[in-house]
This record gives sequence, structure tokens and C-alpha cells, in this order.
Amino acid sequence: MLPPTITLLSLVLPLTASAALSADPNRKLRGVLPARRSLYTPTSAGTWKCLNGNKEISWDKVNDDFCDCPDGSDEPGTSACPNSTFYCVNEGHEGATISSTRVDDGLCEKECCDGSDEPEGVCPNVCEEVGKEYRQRREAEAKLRKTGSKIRSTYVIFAEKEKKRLQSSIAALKLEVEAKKKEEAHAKILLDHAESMSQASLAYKQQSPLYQSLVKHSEALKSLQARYQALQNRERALSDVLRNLKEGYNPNYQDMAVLEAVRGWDGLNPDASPVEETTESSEPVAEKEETVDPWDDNAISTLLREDHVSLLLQHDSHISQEDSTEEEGNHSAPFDRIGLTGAVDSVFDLESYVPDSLYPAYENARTQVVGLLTKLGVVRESTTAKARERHNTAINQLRNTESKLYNEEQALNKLYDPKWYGADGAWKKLEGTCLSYNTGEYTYEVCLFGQATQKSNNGGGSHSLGHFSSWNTSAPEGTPEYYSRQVYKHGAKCWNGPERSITVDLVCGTENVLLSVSEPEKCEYRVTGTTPALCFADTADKPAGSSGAKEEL
Ligand code: MAN
Repeated sequence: MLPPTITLLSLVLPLTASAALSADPNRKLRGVLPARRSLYTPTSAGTWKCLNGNKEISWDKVNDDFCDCPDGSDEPGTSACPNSTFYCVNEGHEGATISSTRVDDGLCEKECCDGSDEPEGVCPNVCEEVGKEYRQRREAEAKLRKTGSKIRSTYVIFAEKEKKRLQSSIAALKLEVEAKKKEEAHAKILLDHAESMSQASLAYKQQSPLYQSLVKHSEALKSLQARYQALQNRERALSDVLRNLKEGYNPNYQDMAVLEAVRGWDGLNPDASPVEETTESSEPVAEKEETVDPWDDNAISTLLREDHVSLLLQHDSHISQEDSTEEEGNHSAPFDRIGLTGAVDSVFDLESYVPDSLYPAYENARTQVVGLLTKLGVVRESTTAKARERHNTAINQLRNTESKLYNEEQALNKLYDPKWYGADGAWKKLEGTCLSYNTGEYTYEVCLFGQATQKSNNGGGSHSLGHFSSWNTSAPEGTPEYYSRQVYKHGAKCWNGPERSITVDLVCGTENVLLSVSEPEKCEYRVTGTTPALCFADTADKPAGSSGAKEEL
């Protein structure tokens, strides 16, 4: 509701203004944009065409506070036409355009510091003062931007260096991957050889009298177990026959053969009731000694399932250890097996130095020598284990190098990706930079392009506020607005609420720093801060005011 004085003014002033406008031909240009001034000239016949050319009106009707043109162009300096605009010249400051509805309403518009939106004498002209303040502020901002942009240019240089570093690292890693692939292939050949050699050596060891005897014992045991099981079955069948006989015979027939058979059966089963009550036990039953036989069916079956080849290898390693112990204590041993084994093992270390062209010949010679030494028992099984270990190591090294290469390639792809570090890579420098802000209760930390955290200052633990997810996707990609906001998502789940997330709003500043933190919605946080990465030396001023462009006079 307007104050009564203003309401009265607004009723009276339009009339006064319109009278003044029609009387003063210079005031016909009131509210006209400088670029359009030349269009506001009457014809020699004293007429004027609406700017869209649809209608011709009398020049007197321009700015007469009555809307004649359908496009509203005849009333640039009054509020008579709807959806029209008014331009304030603002001499000493910057021109501004406002909605024509705000013209002659008795209110001094902030955008029109010259007071031209109201009749003369209503609003003071404060453009000089406002312009001075504005220029000072602009100068300070420009200075800040200049300093910030210098820092920013070091970020761009950092990205260039990073690009070179990544390119040469990738080139080196590619060579390394090739070399590692060859190493792995060589190690595989070695392993295959060692394994096939160990097969030959195993076959030889299986001929040993001890192993052969072990195999025979095992076979004999198997045969005994089978026979034992057959006898058990037979005994079970006979028991059934006798039990049936005992239960079904007629004692009145006095058949002695049957009676003897039943007595014999009872004798075998002392727990069973005797055939006749008169039967006396002649001798006291001797107390049976409790013996536990460890070789029950299960134990024998387990023994028979033993893997003899494993046993042979274990035996071999056991004997080797004993040999080593003996040899360690006997330095005067005429045949230094350890020395020889070491020498043979060291043959494997030569692999990496053998040129590719000589490799087949080398392989052949090595196979023969090592084969002979294996037969003689000089080379031990450890050769296979070593070859396997070497192959595993080669595979692991190849995988590690390939994964390093992948990471470096990814880093290079992201370096100039607008969705990551910007088209000039400036943001790369800030990757992993952690900014924090203490609110008293919590310390908020944002590690740029990484994770954001809320840490309690009173020992209450900390919550993840999410990981970097995107820039400001509501602005066009690559624009300063796009880079003025970072969004971190998928943090720790809020009790009865969403996953925590945080929005980081940034503006140009000479430092990377957070300035405020808030939680506008439960578990949805917002921080503001500054960064030199948003300072652009060559950026023209953004349009000022909500109502349009300003023009410096
Ligand atoms: C913790 C903090 C707060 C949050 C509540 C929600 O106390 O993360 O910021 O509002 O949990 O339960």
C-alpha cells in the first residue's frame, strides 16, 4: 500500500508530466535508448511511424501518456503502454533500463540514479556519488580479478606441465608394458620347461625301491581291506542263519546237531540268553582287556586315499633339508651340491639378459644341462617353484604397469575435459586441495574433486557429505557459471532422511577459502567460498541490475 502522499502524487504527477512532455519537444526523447534516438524524428508533415512500421501517428502523440502504437513504441518515456521499457540516462554513472510500469509512480528507482523516471524535482540526481562508489567497487573488483587471474594463469601452466608429464609417463609406461609382456612370456616358457622337467624327474623318483615298496604296501592293504569286507558280509549272513535257527528250533525234538549249533551260536554271543537254564558256566568269565584299535575302517580308508606323489615330494624335500643341514656342517664335502644347485639356479637369472635371437639356442642348452643335473639329483624341485614364483611376479608386475598406464591415460583424458578440470585444465591444480570451515559445532571439509566431510568438534564422529559428482549442470557447460558450483553427492545416509550432499558455491577471489556453511534442508549442506580459478582477466562485466544492460556514458 503506497503512502497517501505518494498515491496523491501519482495521480497528479502524470498529468503534470504529460503537459510538460507535450510542451517540450526535447522531452520527446525521454526514456529512449541512445541507440534508438535517431528513430524518434518527425516527418516534414509532422507525423511519426510506430517502430514496427504498422501505424503512422501524429508526432504530438509521442510520449503524450497515451498508448497509440500496438508495439508501445510511441510511449518510451511514460507508463502508458504495457510491456514497454524506460531508459534512464544516469549521466555520471551507467545508463539503465527499467520496466515502464515503474515510470512516474512517485518512487525513486535505485537503477535510475538521475531521477529521470519521475517528473523533475521529485527524485534527486545522485548519479555522481553512486557512479563514484560504483567505479571504486569495480576498480577493487578488477584489481582482485587481476591478481586472481595471475594466480589462475599459474594453474593453467600447471595443467600444461601436467599434460607433458602425463604424455611422457604414458609413453614410458607403454614401453614398460611391452617389456613386461615379454618378461611374462619368457617366464611362462621357463615355467613350462621347469614343470615338464619336474615331470621327468618325478617319473625317475617313482622308480625308487622305497616308492615302489610303498605302492606295493598300499596295494596289499587295499586287497586285504577288500577281503576283510567280504568276510564281514559272509559272517553277517551266517549270523542271520544261526539267529533264525535259534529263534525257530523246537527243543523238544532233542536234535543234538541243532542243539550244538545253537549253543555254539550262544557261545559266540555271550550277551545272548542261554539255551537251557541248567547250563552252567564252568569257568568265571575273564575280564576283557579294553584295547582301542586305531586302524578302524575309516582310518584305513584315509590311509589308502593318501596321494603318493605328494608324499614322494614331501619325502624329497625332507631329505634335501637333511642334506643341506649335513652339508652346512661339513664344509669339506667333496661334492658341493649347494654350490652346484645355486649355480644351476643362477642359470635362470641369466634369462633376462639373453638376447631374443639367441634365446632358442640358450633354451636348448639349458634344458639339456638342467635335465642331466636333475637326473643326477643335483637340481632340486625348488627350480619349478622358483620358475612359478618368477612367472607370478612377472604377471603381477605386468598388471601393475598396465594399471598405472590406464590411470595415467584416464588422468590425461580428464585434464582438458570441461566436465572435469575445464577446457584449459586450470582446475587440475586444485584436485585434492582440502578447504575447511569451522562452525563451532562442526568442521566442514571439502577436498576438491574428492570427498566432503562433516566432523564433529565435540567428539561426535564424522559424516561423509559425499563425493564430487558434477559442476553446476543447470548452467551451460564450460561457462563461468558452470564452474561456479560443485556438487558432492551420496554421502552418509541421514537418519530418516536422504544421503548427505553438499553444494559448493564459488566466486573469484585471490585465495582458495570457504566463507560460510549452512544446512538449508536436513542433511543438504551449502558452502560458499572463493578461488582464483574463477578469476578471468579478460571477462567483460556481467550485465548489472535485473532490468537489462547498462551503458557507460
Ligand atoms: C547429524 C549432523 C547434522 C544432521 C543430523 C541429521 O547430527 O549430520 O547436520 O542434521 O545428523 O540427523
